[in-house]
Amino acid sequence: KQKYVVSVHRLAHFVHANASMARSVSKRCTSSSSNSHSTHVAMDANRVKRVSIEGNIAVGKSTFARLLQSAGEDWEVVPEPIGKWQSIDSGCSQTASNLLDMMYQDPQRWSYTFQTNSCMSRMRTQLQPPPERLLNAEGVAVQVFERSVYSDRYIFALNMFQLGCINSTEWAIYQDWHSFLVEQFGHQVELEGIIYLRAPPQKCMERLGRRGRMEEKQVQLDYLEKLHGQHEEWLIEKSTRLHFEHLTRVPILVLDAGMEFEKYLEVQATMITQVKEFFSKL
Ligand code: UDP
Ligand code: D5M
Ligand code: MG
Repeated sequence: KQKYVVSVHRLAHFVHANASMARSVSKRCTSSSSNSHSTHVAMDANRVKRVSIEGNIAVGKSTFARLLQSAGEDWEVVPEPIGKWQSIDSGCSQTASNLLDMMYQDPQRWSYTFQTNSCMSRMRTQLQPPPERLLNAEGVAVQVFERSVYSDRYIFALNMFQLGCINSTEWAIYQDWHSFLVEQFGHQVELEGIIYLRAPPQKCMERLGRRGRMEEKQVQLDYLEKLHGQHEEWLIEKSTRLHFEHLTRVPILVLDAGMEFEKYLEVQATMITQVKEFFSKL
């Protein structure tokens, strides 16, 4: 009888495992993944969760991302491609242009261009397949992105439009291609979770000053307050109008980044514990 109970359990486990695999394959496989190798890869890739770290400028996302990278072997952190925005190779001219600087110098002229470039680079980042290491992970494998195509739209582009740096024609065009791309890529650019590093704008201002990035010299507290408001509306109050159904259901972990986590190991440990718990439920 005991043997029978064990085998029934095994069978139930087998049926459950196969059902969830089948679900995952039908969820994430594209038409090109119909052969057995790519189906296998898609099954494995499906186990890798995708999470973005969101938060105001200089709140500590990159610092926190580095902590995560050293805390979890099964986690892969993908930094924001800021270097690409600071050095656009035009192909013909001798010197690369710094689009980040151009946007801060003349937002009216360059905000829309900046948004097309940042969103394209984030699309590429989010479409990167997880590394082999994650596919073979024993625990919960997670790809962590610093920001996402969603913060591009619902934080920065929206803010630029509200400030009048993107006009209504540009905003209509931006929203049209953003929705089109996100819908076309479907599950490939979906997130399973969001970590919101939250801190008062004044704290971000102090950290921005300490970091001393040349392009951000003119950034005022007022700008950080506006960006803070956008984060709060999207991730806390949930009053931002979203255009993607899955995004309305994504679980959000809010972490207090106002504390000095870079220096203090015990603060880091508490944050990492919260992250582990959050990942385990995704
Ligand atoms: N920083 C800090 N205390 C912290 C976290 C970060 O002083 O607890 C500093 C960090 O060393 C850097 C600045 O804040 O000089 C901005 O951090 P980061 O570049 O990580 O912010 P991001 O813009 O990526 O959110
Ligand atoms: O963000 C890097 C810098 O880039 C910071 O000055 C904000 C700016 N940034 C990032 N994404 C955008 C978009 N989409 N629009 C305008 N500005 C943007 P940091 O927070 O320092 O990692
Ligand atoms: Mg950063």
